[in-house]
Amino acid sequence: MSVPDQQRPADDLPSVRPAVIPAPVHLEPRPGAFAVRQGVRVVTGTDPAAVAVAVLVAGRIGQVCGCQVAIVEHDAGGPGAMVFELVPEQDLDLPPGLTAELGEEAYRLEVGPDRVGVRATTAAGLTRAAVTLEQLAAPGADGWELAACSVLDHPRFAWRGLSLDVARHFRPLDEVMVLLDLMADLKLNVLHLHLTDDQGWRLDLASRPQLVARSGGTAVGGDPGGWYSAADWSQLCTYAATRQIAVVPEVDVPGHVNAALHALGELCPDGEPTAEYTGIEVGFSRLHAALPATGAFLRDVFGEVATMTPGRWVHLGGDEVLTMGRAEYVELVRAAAGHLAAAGKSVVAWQEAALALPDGGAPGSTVLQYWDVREGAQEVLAAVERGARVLLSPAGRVYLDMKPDASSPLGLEWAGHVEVRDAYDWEPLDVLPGLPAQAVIGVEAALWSETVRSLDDALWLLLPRLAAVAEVAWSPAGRDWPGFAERLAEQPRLWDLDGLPYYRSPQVPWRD
Ligand code: TNX
Repeated sequence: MSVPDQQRPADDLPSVRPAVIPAPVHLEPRPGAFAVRQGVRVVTGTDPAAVAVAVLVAGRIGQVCGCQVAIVEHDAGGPGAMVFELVPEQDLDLPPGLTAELGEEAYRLEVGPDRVGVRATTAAGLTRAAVTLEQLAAPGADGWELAACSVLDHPRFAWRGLSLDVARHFRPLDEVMVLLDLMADLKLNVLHLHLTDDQGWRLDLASRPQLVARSGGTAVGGDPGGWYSAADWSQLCTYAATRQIAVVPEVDVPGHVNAALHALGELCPDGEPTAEYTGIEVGFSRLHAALPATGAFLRDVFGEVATMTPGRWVHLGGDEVLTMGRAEYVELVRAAAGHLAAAGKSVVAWQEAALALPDGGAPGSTVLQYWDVREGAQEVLAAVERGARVLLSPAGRVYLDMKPDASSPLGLEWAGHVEVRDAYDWEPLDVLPGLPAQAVIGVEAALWSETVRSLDDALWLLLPRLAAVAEVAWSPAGRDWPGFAERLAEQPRLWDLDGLPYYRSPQVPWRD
């Protein structure tokens, strides 16, 4: 939508307004704009949840628009008020049939020349609305303004994730926080951390201090490692929760375990720790069900990780175990899942675990992450019959560690090149034929880190493709590639402000 305006220099004028990503369910532009200037304030009421959101909103709008935004509990609502309200569900007038899970993140937003009104039933809804507001900001003739509009919005899928591999290359806490901010800006709500693999162990556990002591410092290619202490972990979960993002830790078993075997000789048949591994092959390492230490390891590790995790879900891995018979695989996966269930957690696992899971439990309490469309579809569909739900991560669409094109300096290529349009132009319900819509819990992008050696590397692979995946996960079915590309072209303003590097895909009509 272009807004001609004779009074402003043309290059000041954003030609696409509003450029909201992911696209809201319903957005109706209105005439005028809300000026963000001296006297602007967020009105929160006294609910601590709303106050917490207001603190983030005021800071962010203030940063984007370069202006102080005050926070007040109550206010007569004169010009310049941005009123955030928690309301009962019936006041939101949501579409009929919307599940409670999705309704929690729904919001209504009215931006007029004098007032911004935001309503939601939970702090999560207010948080999602805040991001929309931030994306409405654009420079106007007399300073920054928010394009006037009326929005009703809610997610399509409950689980909108990013899986981050901190095992092949470690990312310290402050860098993960940058990624959490980026996720929040795209209305993503699950950070899945792949904490253990052949090359490193990244979470300190009181029950097995040797894990990080011996395997925390290693990484692919001999690069520096690192790990999260219990205090780091708690801080990370809190930072995420403030942005309404759940953290799902993954301890990958029964394969991808060389870091554990290197730290704990008792997990190896000859009692000798394995050598450290800094290559990028997969599938060679394994636990041994027959060793007594294995059962104790699974019990202690999954018990402790469950206790440390505030959220509902813990991921047990289960992928690419190429050197183990089926019976032993099933035994080990079920043991890990049992410890999680006993600790009150629900299980997430890669699709390979479909032959072992779900193993009892309430319907819907096991999630299988579907990544490899080349095999395993029947096993996943059978697990769905037994009550599993499916998280869609088709590698050819959402593995953002794939190179965007052949000239890319970073990334792998085994699932092909994933350009922005590949990450955008696909329909989740078509990924696994025969999968019922209600069994799909959501969509998750993945950033494996074999080639990712810095935060900037990670961001360059994530942007802009993570925005594409976020729209697939949040916005209603039916893609509009030209419209999306236009809106995407507006985003570098925010990314530049935050100092985030991005891939300048030739598919996107960038502004400069
Ligand atoms: C496959 S996807 C893996 C990872 C690799 C990734 C590289 C999955 C469950 N396993 O171990 O890092 O490919 O793209």
